[in-house]
Amino acid sequence: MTVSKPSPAQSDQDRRFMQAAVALARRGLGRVWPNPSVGALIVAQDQNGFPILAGRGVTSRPGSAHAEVNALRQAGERARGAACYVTLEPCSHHGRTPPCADALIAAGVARVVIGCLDPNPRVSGRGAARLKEAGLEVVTGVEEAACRDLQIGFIRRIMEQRPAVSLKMAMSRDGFIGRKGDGQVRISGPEAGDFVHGMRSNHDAILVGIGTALADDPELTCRLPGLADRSPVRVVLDTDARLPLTSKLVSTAADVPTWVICGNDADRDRLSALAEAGVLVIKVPAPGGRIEPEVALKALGMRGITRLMVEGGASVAASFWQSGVVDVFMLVTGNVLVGEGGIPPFAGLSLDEVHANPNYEPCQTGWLGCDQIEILRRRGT
Ligand code: AOF
Ligand code: ZN
Repeated sequence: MTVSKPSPAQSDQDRRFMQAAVALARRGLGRVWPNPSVGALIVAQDQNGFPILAGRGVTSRPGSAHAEVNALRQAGERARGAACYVTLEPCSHHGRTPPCADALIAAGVARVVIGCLDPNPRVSGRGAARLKEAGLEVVTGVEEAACRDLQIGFIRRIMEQRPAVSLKMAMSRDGFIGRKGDGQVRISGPEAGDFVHGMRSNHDAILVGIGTALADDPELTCRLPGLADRSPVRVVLDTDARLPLTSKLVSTAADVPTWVICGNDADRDRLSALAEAGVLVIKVPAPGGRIEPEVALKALGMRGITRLMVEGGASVAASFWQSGVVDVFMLVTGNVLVGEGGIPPFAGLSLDEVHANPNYEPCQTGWLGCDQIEILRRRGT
């Protein structure tokens, strides 16, 4: 018989294994777009009935094995009669890989514990139904909030045709993100720098406005030791295609993907020069010279981006915040003073207004060396 409500002891164990699957899958964020990073564990029992971890898997790069298949491979024969904990409903469709539901059935798994259902209309409940029809016990909704949070980028791409958005800002102790006409001003220390680079590595793409690209000439790569190959796609919002061919972004476009989102009326010769340098040019409507965040996000969602990190400057941050698309807001307050000529973090919007927004709740505060970090998260994601 199929049981869908576990006993209290079992549900406690279920929650713990699901949390472990979520932690495992977090390692894959930023590397598997347009797919979700899913985590799967195969848990067997020893002769005394104690659980033993027989296999662990995370989604491989697009076109390769899904999480369940990787976990089953590791478990081998030990999968027979075992439980599978998986953060997203196993797929039931023949995509680039065969259905994971079938692989679990064929391996003789007895029980499947699912974090959240797959919003993909090709799956959406069919994976769970297929497992139940084959006589497996199926439990859904275990640690559902954590699994949704893990897979929010994929969920937004499928349900809203746009990526999830993290907005990051670094501000001085006196409340500025830089100084007018001064290029890059060092706001935060090395610990906060490592944190930001780590964040970059778990996003699919990172976006700045052309103002920041011109003022700072940033590289926007992940430069943490061992994670150099984890740099996200770099995106510049650049209505008039002003990004210089000599900028670091363009001159490294052959190594790290660089995309420029520009208005339909941008100069053709400039666009061909950028394309020739290896930049992907994406043209969108820009009425009044402005590219709306929703328009940029749709263009990125169409190209498979599930997790976007927005890094400024002030007007880009304000427009993303005001359009209500931000899922996570990360504020680093550095232990420096900018003083005269300081640029406020949001053009025409105050941080007090951000903090007063009832749709967001604080989820983390702490210190990164001498800098303070505060993370706000959209409620009920
Ligand atoms: C799973 N396990 O690890 C992932 C799933 O093109 P394909 O064949 O790779 O299929 C991609 C779809 O599979 C994706 O849109 C989503 O619905 C599901 N992702 N499913 O069972 C996994 N990554
Ligand atoms: Zn699958």
